[in-house]
Amino acid sequence: MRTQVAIIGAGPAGLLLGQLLSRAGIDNVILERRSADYVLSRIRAGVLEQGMVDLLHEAGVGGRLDHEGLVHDGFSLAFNDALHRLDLKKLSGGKTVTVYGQTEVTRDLIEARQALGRPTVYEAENVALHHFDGPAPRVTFRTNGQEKELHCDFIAGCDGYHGIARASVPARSLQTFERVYPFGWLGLLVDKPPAAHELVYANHERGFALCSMRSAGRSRYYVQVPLGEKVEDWSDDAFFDELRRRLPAEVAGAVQTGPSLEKSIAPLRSFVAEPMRFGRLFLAGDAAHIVPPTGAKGLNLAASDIRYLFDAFREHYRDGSNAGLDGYSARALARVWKAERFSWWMTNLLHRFPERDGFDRRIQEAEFDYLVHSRAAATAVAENYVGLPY
Ligand code: RFL
Ligand code: PHB
Repeated sequence: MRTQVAIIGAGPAGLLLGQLLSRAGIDNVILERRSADYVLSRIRAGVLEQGMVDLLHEAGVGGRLDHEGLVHDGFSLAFNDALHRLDLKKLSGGKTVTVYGQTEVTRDLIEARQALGRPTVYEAENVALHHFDGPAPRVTFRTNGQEKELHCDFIAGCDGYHGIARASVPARSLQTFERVYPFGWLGLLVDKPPAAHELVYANHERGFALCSMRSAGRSRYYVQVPLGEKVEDWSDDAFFDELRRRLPAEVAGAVQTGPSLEKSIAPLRSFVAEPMRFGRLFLAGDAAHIVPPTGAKGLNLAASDIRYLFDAFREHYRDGSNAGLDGYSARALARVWKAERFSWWMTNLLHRFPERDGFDRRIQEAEFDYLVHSRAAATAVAENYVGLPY
């Protein structure tokens, strides 16, 4: 088998790159370890920046998003019983975010790829990358009990944090930066209308809580839990009781409970691997970096990486220039680090840290008070939340 770009991973990063390349006439094959159903069952992000919405349109998958996505002009921050709305649109000069589930983005991309008849190998086992430091890379894998070999010009490592692409790079060529937070998020999905029509991020003495949504009839809630907590130990009732305790009374009173459609715990981590290119291997999305979900940036960063990487491949194949490929890592990392900073800052503002004391709590309160009263401070948050320019 031979292709121009071998893409490892059929998450949002890999699927979006594949779709953009296919529409530009650049041949590509996607290799995915899991089944399509498994990929579609992962409940993750929900908030899209305008830059990502625009890119999905460019990829030809903006139709259902336009129809079903919820455009949000703002969100609220709660500190104990105080609730403060940030008017994103006013503060950012007219920008907004769109609430549309990652599962829906993935579904749209999978269907678009099927319609174009482009190949995706699901349940590909033992994917291994070879010779990407030279002119003729190849990828080997196993499918339906047969060993296969894919020759290509380039490899795009879009296989997430636990993938094989970053792990294939010799450790001496890689520099990594990491923060592990001493807590996780317990998330619950329920078919009930959301407690508020915009997102509410709450800092409470008992810990962080978030009210989010997927649609007018489906809510997504999160509470901060200590590391080591087990999802089996949380009944739906216990979850909703804890959620309501952490929200201002007016929001808590509006939470509608019901049986969970999904409940899971995600640990929080900040991580960056540098550089994002090794010879003919390019990393994109969670394969290269992780942010804690507090700033809603992970999926959006995957999209901005793909914007840069797609532009670089197009320049290579259409114009015969390698400038974009040579500049990809530096360009992507400049935006990645700003999102890392913002996500780390939001995480610090909103969570209870077990080892911290009254001083840190007062600093959080002062920061909140500053945001409430300073347009400059609120503007900085809004500018980052809606997404820095590509
Ligand atoms: P993914 O989605 O992890 O996809 C990688 C794919 O690669 C496959 N794979 C392999 N395939 C072949 N061979 C191998 N050896 C392979 N190893 C792995 C995997 O099966 C998978 O299909 O990475 P990608 O595409 O880079 O996308 C990144 C996003 O998924 C992630 O950043 C976001 O979900 C993060 N995130 C959020 N981001 C936002 O922008 N806004 C949000 O509101 C938001 N909320 C969240 C989140 C992540 C969460 N969790 C669970 C981590 C909320 C949560 C709870
Ligand atoms: C979500 O809806 O899953 C969500 C929203 C905002 C975040 C994180 C997750 O910051």
